[in-house]
Amino acid sequence: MKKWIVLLGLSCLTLAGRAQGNNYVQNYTKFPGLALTPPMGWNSWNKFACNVTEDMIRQMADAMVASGMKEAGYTYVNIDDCWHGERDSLGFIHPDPQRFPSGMKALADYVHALGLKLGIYSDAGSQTCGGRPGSRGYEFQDALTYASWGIDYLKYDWCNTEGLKAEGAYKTITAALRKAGRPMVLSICEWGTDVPWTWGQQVGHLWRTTGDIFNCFDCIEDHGTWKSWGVMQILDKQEGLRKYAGPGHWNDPDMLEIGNGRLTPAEDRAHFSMWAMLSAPLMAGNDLRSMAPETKEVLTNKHVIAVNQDSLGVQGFRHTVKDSIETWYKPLHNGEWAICFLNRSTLAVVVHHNWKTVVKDEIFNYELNTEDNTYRLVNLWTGKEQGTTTGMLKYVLPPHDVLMLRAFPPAGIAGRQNAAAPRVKDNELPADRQATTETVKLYQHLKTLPGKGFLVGHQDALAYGVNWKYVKGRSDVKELAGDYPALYGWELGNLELGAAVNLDSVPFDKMRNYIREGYSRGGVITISWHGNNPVTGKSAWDVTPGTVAAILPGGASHGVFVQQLDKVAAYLESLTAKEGRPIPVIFRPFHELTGSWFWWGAKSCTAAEFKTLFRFTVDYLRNKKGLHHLLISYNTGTEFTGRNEFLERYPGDDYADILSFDTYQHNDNTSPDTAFAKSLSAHMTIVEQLALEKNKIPAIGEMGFNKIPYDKWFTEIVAGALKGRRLAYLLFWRNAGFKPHDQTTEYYVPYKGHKAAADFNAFYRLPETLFEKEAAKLNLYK
Ligand code: BMA
Repeated sequence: MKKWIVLLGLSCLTLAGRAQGNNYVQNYTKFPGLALTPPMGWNSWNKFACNVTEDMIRQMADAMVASGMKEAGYTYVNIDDCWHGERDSLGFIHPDPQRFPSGMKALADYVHALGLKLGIYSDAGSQTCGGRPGSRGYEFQDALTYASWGIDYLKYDWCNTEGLKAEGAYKTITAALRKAGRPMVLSICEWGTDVPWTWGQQVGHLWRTTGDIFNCFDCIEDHGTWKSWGVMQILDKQEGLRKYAGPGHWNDPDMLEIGNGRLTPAEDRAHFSMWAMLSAPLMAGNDLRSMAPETKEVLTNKHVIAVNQDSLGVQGFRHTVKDSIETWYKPLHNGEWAICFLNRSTLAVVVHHNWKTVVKDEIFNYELNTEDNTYRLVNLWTGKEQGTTTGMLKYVLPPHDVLMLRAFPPAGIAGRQNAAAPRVKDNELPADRQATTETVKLYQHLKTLPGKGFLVGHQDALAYGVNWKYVKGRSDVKELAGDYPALYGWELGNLELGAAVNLDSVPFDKMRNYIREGYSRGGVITISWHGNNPVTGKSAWDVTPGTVAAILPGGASHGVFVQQLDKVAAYLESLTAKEGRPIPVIFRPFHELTGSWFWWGAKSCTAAEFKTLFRFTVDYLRNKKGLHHLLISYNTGTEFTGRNEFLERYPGDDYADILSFDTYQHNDNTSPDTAFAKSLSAHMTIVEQLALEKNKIPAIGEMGFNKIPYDKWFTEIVAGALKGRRLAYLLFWRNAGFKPHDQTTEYYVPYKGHKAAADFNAFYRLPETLFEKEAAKLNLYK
């Protein structure tokens, strides 16, 4: 709020407590933002088993480029088992000096110089499946070593793990990778025994669903104590698993056997098509240096790869089985579909398919209606048009072969997300279409509140109050009302500098615990950021013009700002509940943007610069950092007098879920201030109307009357002006109490014995005000 401009501008920042971070805090969740489509690459095992050398891996990387595989999308060059040498006396693992004489770092540099990425292999047990040193007990050391080598992908196997629990073991390696700090894809290779699809989503980027693949189309290879499986056997084992897969978390039916000499060209095609339909990782397992042209044609078929890599990330499903013909469907973006007919018999079969049908994806709620709509068809193996979805399809399908089609909807349906509405309609989703389930639920609940009631919040409620600090369970609101606020506001300022304590002296570690506490009781979290000026290094209240321009992409201080955002992202990401589930957060960066007291304020940057800054920030957190637990609040001051002024700096509907403003009564009136009530009402009218039109959530980001000189302020002024108004929440600002650094006193909720205490109690009892007990009953995350 603006009253503090001058005072805070003069006060200096306390950086004494700069954070090192707590070394004992572990993060058991995978690196975000990786494998948003199924990973593509090559792995040594299927063809070379234990015969891996650095020369061979280099040649394979070269061949990946020369053969056109890289261009087709293959990126990872993955060394499987048996690269290992010994651990040294300090426990550090080294590659086999004969096979990898130049060391792994040199190999990674070589692979990276080709624009590719390097993967490696280890095992959760004492030894790998090939009898080499496993990572059990060395997880953190190994992760550091891999990171120092420049590894990008870790396949982590499950041999020799007697007595270990899979989920715990994989969480340990994830935590180790996170601590080592280099983003790596984690491939969970647990063979499906401990149902990794039920716990793997947060822990790794893909998980094996079955035992190993065997190089045959339709057979089982019995090894005595274990079996390996043909392509069709693996396919059958995917039943029921599609609901667990999606961007960043894939079912892995194992690596490809295409080009390894046992499958016929038709079988290679079928294998590749089905892996594409399954959204499976595409890891070639053949010798890329000496590929037959037919093999290359299969592995680099761009139409089939596009089905696998489709941005929707929805795994396909088997719809019908008739006369040895299986019909598979996979919804794609833009309302398109992949359709694949698979002939499982050893004889040619004539496929008869009646297009007069409606196919439903019951799990992800897509619908392909070829009964009422005519789709254009392209044959993905010939690349040619294959008619439309009118009448009957008649096609002679050779044994073990596929007819794979892509269906394009007619104009009108194309461009929409799909022919049928997805289960959650677009207008019920927050701006981040990939938001976590709980974030979506919170958003939907907040959408239903306006007009019925509003959550009442308090900034820093659990950390301190007037005359107290850090007392477990205490809150000034609770002391008056017998109930906690329903909304908890927290502040990030100084986090971007690496400080351990925020600008209002709340340690970030404590804040994280308070956030967990409030969330676990059913409360809602909102976070502001009075970030220091990234250009001058002074406070948020340093309005040096040109700051925003300088931190935008291409600006001289962009790098500094990105580093600051990295710190903010890391902290937001660390806000997890039990089991690593992210706690949904209402994030309101660059608030009071219409005012002129912050470096992002209206006098310090143009509207275009502000919008770019806002969008860049949201995109960076959402897409680069993979944070999907944020609802975004666009939050002005009270400078606007109409809708155009409110929207002048609005970044767009894709960048905001909440439309809000901050408002304070700035005087010492001990009697009703009708001017304040009037302006509150006028601002509310504008914001609630816009929220209705834009399908957003209206709210008050901050509000207060410092020291509450008028003792009926809550019921008469606030509740009076907000009667019948449509807002989802309001947040009272902080009860700082006496602030020694500027010798002022600041609090916005009364404390016990204050003359407005009884009125606050009456405010609590109003039917429209929702505090935590009532919020908890609403189950805002379910
Ligand atoms: C202001 C005041 C300051 C505080 C800042 C950021 O309104 O409360 O004391 O530092 O917000 O929270």
